[in-house]
Amino acid sequence: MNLKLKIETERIVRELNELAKLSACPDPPPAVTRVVFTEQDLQARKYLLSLYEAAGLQVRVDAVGNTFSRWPGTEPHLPAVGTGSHTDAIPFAGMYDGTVGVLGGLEAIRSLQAAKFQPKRSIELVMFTSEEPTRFGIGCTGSRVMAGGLDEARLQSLTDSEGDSYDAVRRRAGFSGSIDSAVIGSNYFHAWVELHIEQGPELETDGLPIGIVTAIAAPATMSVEVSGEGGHAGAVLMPRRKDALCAAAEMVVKIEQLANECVSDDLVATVGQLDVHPAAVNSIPSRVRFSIDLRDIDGSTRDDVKGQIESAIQQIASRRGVLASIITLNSDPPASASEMIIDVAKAACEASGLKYQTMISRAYHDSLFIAQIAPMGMLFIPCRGGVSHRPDEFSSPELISQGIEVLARTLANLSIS
Ligand code: HGY
Ligand code: MN
Ligand code: MN
Repeated sequence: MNLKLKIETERIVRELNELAKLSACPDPPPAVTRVVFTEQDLQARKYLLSLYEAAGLQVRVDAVGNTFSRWPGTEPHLPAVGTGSHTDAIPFAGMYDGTVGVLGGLEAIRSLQAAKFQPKRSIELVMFTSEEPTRFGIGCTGSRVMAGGLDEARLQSLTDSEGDSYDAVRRRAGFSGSIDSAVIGSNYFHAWVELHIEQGPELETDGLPIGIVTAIAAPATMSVEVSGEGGHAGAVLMPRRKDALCAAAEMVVKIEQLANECVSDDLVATVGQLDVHPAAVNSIPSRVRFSIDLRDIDGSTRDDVKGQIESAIQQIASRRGVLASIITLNSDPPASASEMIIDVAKAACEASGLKYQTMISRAYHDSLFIAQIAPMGMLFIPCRGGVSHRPDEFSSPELISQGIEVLARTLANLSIS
């Protein structure tokens, strides 16, 4: 199919910049903070709805805020071809993570409309309600619900730092309805393709504009609470202390050591959050909570290291006379991309005259869960220095447009199959 596509680069850059302004960051764009169900998230949803409606798409929003914008095909009863990503952003993030897949998916649809292409299968753009774990501790809540992986009871148990449950916050934000109604099952999408910045350095290092993802790494998240005795910083002599922070610090360094010693280069472990109580200069910490983010492209390797970390934490705790409790918030399998979609994406790159490489995704994405209910594919574009989850995250208008063109061709081909 010889499609003559024109990607409106200025429009997509303008829209990305408009979206970036909807942020809780005190710093101006491109630093972005946009946490699920906050004022900025709701403003972003409103802005995006205006764009979907301007493109003439049929819009629906589900019980947790996943937003579906559909371009009906000539055979609308057939399972659709899906694309999309997320627009929530961790604190002090950049403006391209996720947004390139939502606005890029919209631009891919608009470019096909402008080229007078007519899909047989409907093409549907999805904005997932939250991909980042910032507020409730686990990521991809929208796609997990769609894939049947999160039920009402679990959403009532997930709480934010104020102690508000996901379920209560979603309802306050205007998203109601049964969680069961948001489960879409495995006949909903014929195929799914997400466009995303790589969030790593490989494409830029190799001088390539497109990455075709073959697999997405398996994430696990744990929350650890260490309880000691606390006490007066002056009065309690060192031999009598049961210092929760010193115990936690030894655990954190041990986690890093176990990750470095692992034979798999793909194994990564991160302690990104650590809270100390009572956090007073002259009081021995009595309680520390910290997070562990653990991943590998191989689920069993990740689980081996997870077991090593859990026993190391308990050994350190008993030697130091403190208590440690470990809650596993999620421990997900990796996902493989569909060979059929990989082949269609390769053909789309060739039709666009763009070089590509196949690669794994070390970041997780909503596609990790959509892969449980549909054939999945992901397209990567380079980001400068491989930087992401930082305000200096950047991908050029040219690279974004090239990614959108390949996405448009891929979606078009899938929509006539
Ligand atoms: O953490 C991740 O891999 C994703 O960017 N939320
Ligand atoms: Mn992210
Ligand atoms: Mn992302």
